[in-house]
Amino acid sequence: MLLHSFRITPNNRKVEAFIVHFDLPVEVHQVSFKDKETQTDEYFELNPNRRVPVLVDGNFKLWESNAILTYLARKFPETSALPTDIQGRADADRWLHWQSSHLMPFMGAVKTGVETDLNNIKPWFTALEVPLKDNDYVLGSLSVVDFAVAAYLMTKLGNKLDYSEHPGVDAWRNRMTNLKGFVETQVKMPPAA
Ligand SMILES: N[C@@H](CCC(=O)N[C@@H](CS)C(=O)NCC(=O)O)C(=O)O
Repeated sequence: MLLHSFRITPNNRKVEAFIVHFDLPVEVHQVSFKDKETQTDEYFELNPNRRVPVLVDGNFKLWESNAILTYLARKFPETSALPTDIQGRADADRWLHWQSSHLMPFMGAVKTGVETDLNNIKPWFTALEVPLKDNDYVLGSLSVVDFAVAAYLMTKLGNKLDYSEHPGVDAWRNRMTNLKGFVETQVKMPPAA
């Protein structure tokens, strides 16, 4: 299996962290935007959206980072990273959709300047605090959801947010930051010249 990735961004790092954390047999290729690698005809065949990440498993090409996470969790059930019962699976899906339809748009709006008040993250943190106030991980045990959500809170912007009113989220974020998969996928920025 081969993952086309660009580690510096959370949608890519979440998948790389998952692969590294569980030592999965997936090769990782970092795409070069400088060389316009995603603009080639070959890349269009991998992902017609011309985005990363993309997982290639034989003839099967899969894009969308959360779909990749759940695919890997099912391909490697020894990870125990995705509930198999119908309600547990719905719980996982709920948080994966929450990440892509609420958390990610908030972060994107801050980046583009549409959102200027970082305190507006707090209602989302209040929701995330509900499972985390009594549990070490969002679904109770370590799952794809933790990788999908935590990757966003470890970005430059994620580091600037105020976690003081949400101690469960704060403790979980620290727990995730120290997880092998995230420790080993930290991108070291070159020192400013
Ligand atoms: N919803 C997609 C988002 C994919 C996406 O937007 N990837 C970005 C990096 S995080 C990308 O490839 N950007 C390059 C571009 O827009 O040309 C996912 O979760 O995989």
